[in-house]
Amino acid sequence: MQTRVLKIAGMSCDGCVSSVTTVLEAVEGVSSVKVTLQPAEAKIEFDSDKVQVDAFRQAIEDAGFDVIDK
Ligand code: 9UX
Repeated sequence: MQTRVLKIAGMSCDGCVSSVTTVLEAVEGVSSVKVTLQPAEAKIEFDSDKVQVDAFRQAIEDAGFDVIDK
């Protein structure tokens, strides 16, 4: 298992936090997600044999947010 923290731009309320959490939890290979507004970031635990960081960036962007300096 591997852990990665991604800085996220565009989240302004707890609804955004929920949205980001939901899309990340839906990514295959992700085992746990902790998203916070302050600081605006997502801590993701995942199986690096199944998924790479780029999939997280894609999921976050598809949900309408941005990943800063991945
Ligand atoms: Mo809050 Mo976020 O009303 O996209 S859900 S701003």
